[in-house]
Amino acid sequence: MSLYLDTLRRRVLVFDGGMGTQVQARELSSEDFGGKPSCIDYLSLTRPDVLESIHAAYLEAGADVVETNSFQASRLRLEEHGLADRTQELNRAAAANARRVADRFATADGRPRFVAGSMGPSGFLPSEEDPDLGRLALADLVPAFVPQAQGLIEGGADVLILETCQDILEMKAQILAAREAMRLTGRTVPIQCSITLDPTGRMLLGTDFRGALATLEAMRADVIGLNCSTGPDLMRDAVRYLCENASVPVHCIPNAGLPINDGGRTLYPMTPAPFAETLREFVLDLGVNAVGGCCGTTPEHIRALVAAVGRVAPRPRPGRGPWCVSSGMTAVALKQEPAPLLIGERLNTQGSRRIKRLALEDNYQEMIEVARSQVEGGAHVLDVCMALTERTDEREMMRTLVKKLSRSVEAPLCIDSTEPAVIEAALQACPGSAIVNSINLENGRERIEAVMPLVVRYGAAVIALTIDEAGMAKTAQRKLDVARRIHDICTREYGLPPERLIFDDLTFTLATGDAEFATSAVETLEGIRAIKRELPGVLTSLGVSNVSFGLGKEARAVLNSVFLYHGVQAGLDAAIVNPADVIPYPDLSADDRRLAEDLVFHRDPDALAKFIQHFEGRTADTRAREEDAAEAAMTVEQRIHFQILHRRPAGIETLVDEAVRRRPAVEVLNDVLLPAMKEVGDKFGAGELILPFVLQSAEVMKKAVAQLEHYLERREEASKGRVVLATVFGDVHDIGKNLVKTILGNNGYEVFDLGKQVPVQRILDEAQRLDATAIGLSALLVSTSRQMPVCVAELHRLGLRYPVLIGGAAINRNFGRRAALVDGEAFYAPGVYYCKDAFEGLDTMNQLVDPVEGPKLVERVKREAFEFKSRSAELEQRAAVSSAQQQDFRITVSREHAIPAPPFWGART
Ligand code: B1M
Repeated sequence: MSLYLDTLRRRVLVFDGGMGTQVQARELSSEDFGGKPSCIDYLSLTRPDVLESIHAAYLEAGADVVETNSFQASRLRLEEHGLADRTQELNRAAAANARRVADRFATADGRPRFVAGSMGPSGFLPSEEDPDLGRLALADLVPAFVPQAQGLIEGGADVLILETCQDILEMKAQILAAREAMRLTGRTVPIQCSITLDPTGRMLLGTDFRGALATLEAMRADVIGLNCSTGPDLMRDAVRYLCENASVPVHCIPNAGLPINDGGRTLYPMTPAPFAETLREFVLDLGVNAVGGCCGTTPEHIRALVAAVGRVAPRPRPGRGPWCVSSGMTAVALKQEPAPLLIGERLNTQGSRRIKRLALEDNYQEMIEVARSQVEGGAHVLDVCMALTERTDEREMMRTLVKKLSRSVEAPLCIDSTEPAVIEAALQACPGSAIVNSINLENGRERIEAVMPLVVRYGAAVIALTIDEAGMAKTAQRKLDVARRIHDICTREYGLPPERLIFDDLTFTLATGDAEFATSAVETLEGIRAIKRELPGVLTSLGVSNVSFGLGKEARAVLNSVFLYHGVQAGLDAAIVNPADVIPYPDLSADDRRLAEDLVFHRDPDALAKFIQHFEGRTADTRAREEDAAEAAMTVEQRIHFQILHRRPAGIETLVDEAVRRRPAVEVLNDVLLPAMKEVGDKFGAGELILPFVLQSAEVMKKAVAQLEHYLERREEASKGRVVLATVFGDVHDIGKNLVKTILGNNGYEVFDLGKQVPVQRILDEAQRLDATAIGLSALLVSTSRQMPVCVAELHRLGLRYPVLIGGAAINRNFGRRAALVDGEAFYAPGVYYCKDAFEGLDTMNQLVDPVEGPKLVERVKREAFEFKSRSAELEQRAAVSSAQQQDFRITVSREHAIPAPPFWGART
């Protein structure tokens, strides 16, 4: 390991501050700039003494790392000054200047000082379609950065810092260039990647910090962090996320505040003390490993930072979050809970006549609409295949489509091609981390050797088919044997983490009646079990609908459904499937299920004949009629339940009207609508429903709730208070939050609904701006419910006094009690209130605004929080595993295994 990384792991390092303002302050003449006054990078050759004095000022202030004066010294930027062919020389000089000063300081006191070779953006945005900004592709940018990186390495940089990145695809180009430069120079240095976010937490082209982290981790960056754009205060959400999810050290190098335009002059308003104080908190509370200053910061900022941070050991962090793939916009976990990860299969010229036609017509716009509709329908990832026998430009088509998809669709891509050149073109156009489909051993190692270098180079995950020289593996044992060979090559020779290797152990149709394939589905399911058991970490995937190829439409939908269900039970992680080709498992009749299972598990030699006979003459209409007949015999409440469960929106409003004629609207909500939605959730959790069906049920539920709202009691009165309401960051569930909004709104509260996926910072800003009475937070995922205590801790830290009401399926009353104690110690004075439903939310608000009841309620939750704390301490003491052991466990193993379910996560009370 490099001395730089080694030191960074042992103690927090302080970078230097801004360069531009320091140069300006020295009021240099045009001659100093060698006649190129706007080229600050040229000073490395013309006035090295000036730069050395700036480096020295920062080192005197206590910095551990100085950045080279080479931010704009890529070949493309230097071309503007006629200096392109001096790129390497100029960067070498920049690094040598910094090196000289750093070594002088290190020799004087024995403490190592480091030189970070700075590489800024080229000014082009390769992800963009703009004819100017998007003119250069990744392949054009790499050679422009190589001589810069080479010069910096030759000049003595300890690390290359790729910074102020606005387009994550350009950063991929910089990483590739840095690696190429290391190959050319024969010297390896760490790569530190620094993205720039606007105040909303996204990069200029829309990448959120989750997507950026996933992409940079996949590209094997050694250090990841943020710089420029804003002051540290607006970086808090992103920094927290990085610290909670990155497997590598994290840095934060902000501006001295958000710049202000003062009559054409840029001012940076943050003075050294608050700047240093915020970064100190990032280091001590969040676990940041390196801090420093960007635009507007001075040696005074760095002196304050050194005083605030000292050279403390970094705070331990949880480690890597879930393994992800990413798009140009965001990240998606490869392992979905509940499984499976759904890979939309329709953007495939080989499998869809429509896409083939659109591809032949070069109709990318309509292909993008198909992509969007798949994502709206629940696909997590999109498979993309552009192979056509009628055309020879698969590569160009793939490149075009991937670029367009990356700018318009949130889902990561699965690049599906037999041609390595096409795969490479797609990976070069893809700003995120894609999946490559696929590798195998059909011609020995040939395919792996052609594709795996691309997978590794461009940070992809890969699907591997269990095919070897002897053909497609048909038994579970052969599937495992082939998988093991591929696994060993990919992980040992190419260094691919097993978590990024997805085995498709092949699905064969059961429709031929061929004896050889009669047990093929069982072998596939057993193959999944064996692969998951024997090759820890790897994932599995199937092209589900192959199992029914050749059967009628209705029979196919049933067989696909049963096979998918049993696949998930066997441990299937991902499925390439079109929801339109599947009937949800719970919708199948007992007969349908039994006959399909007889076929899948080969329980009856005549299973195929019986299955075909059973579905003869069956159409979607017949099924709908059967369902209608069943529904006709139900009460109105049962019909509402049925329609939500079976995703039938038609007539739901009328049913709600009927129901409220028979019983109060609140009862319809609590006894009919909510239990129906809960059943959907239970079936989803049990692997019986896949996500697209849950989405459709949610749409019916939304309609039902909207209709019911007309009947919920509405009291016109003066405002009783203002509630700022939000579903927390990372969470898209909003039905419950919307209900809370209605119930509070109907009962005299002004509700300011911030929507879903709302970062903590925005909630705090809005609460202050609106002078809120209280904040209401909704979270339905265990992972996102962590945002609630984070929000409370932030409120506490800032001394803000908004009571926080929390609710959602992932939390319970004890969760609320724990969240009320910041760091498990200090009670958040305005209180945290768990609300099991919207009505408890209303009741809580009514008490809080009451001058007599409010203080009593606060006292009660405070007492309960401390009682709960001492009860859990007792329980924890009695628990067999010592907390010390647990702590070690948390830090050393990967995060999925490391974070035990919090001890208080009991049943809802
Ligand atoms: Co998802 N989902 N979902 N989902 N979903 C759950 C929550 C889940 C429990 C299902 C399950 O596995 N059984 C599970 C979470 C598991 C966990 O974390 N332990 C889950 C999962 C895993 C996921 C995905 C990760 C699935 C995937 O992609 N693999 C994904 C996550 C996406 C994301 O958020 N990043 C996902 C996606 C979706 C859909 C988009 C398909 C859809 C949401 C559509 C939408 O909301 N617009 C959806 C749905 C519908 C559900 C279930 C089935 C139903 C949720 C719901 O609307 N309930 C849900 C299962 C379940 O909850 N049992 C599930 C009805 C609603 C009225 O209840 O929101 O709890 P609720 O609100 C209640 C109270 O909690 C309270 O009042 C309301 C009633 O009066 N309340 C508050 C809520 N917030 C409050 C705030 C307050 C006060 C009270 O402040 C004042």
